[in-house]
Amino acid sequence: MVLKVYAPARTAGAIGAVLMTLAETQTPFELVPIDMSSDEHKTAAYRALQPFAQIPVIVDGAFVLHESRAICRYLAAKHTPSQLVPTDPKAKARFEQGASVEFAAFHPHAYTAVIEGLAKPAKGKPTDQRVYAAAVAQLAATLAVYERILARQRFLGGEAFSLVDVFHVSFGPLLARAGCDLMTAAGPNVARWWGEVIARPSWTRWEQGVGSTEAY
Ligand SMILES: N[C@@H](CCC(=O)N[C@@H](CS)C(=O)NCC(=O)O)C(=O)O
Repeated sequence: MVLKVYAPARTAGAIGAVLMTLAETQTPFELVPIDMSSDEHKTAAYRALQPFAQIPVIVDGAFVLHESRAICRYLAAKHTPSQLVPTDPKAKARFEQGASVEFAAFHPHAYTAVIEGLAKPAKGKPTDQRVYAAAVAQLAATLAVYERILARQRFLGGEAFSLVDVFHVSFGPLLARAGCDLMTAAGPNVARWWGEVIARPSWTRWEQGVGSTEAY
């Protein structure tokens, strides 16, 4: 039975990392489109799969899993354990270090900047400029550290491309549209790294959206 992905047929937001991992692991899937504009993700049927009423969810046979990072780790473990998550203890520790930094020091600020600078205006709501400015400043501080890390290693989880890099494609690509193009402006090493990540075919293949079924 083909794996099902419950999400809107577009790349924006937490589905981004899942889509990139599906392509990196060459996992065929069927998209079950969720219409967030009509709050389909808040229905009882959807909450039965995702109790926090958020996108995305996967259903693999009888196995239901939410949380984009957990989904990516599951797909990587199932299909390519040695490529997207290192297995050597020290390389794995470096990977976990990068994954923790993404979750604690990148995502919260990128998410807030995107909500305030892009999602709210798109819904006709005013941006809270104080919240937006604070998020952008904190994101800039994180990316200043990334700039130093990426001066000595090719990717954020180490020398090899990994899920740590993948996790950034959920909200990183939305920052320019939210009015803060920090992924290219933060410094030459961040720009070099980010350019390499978003040029991968596993990301560019979703530029035109997601089909109802995907094979490779
Ligand atoms: N921790 C969740 C967060 C997912 C998330 O932020 N989903 C957003 C879309 S990008 C969502 O469902 N927003 C609607 C809502 O919270 O009502 C994950 O990583 O899967």
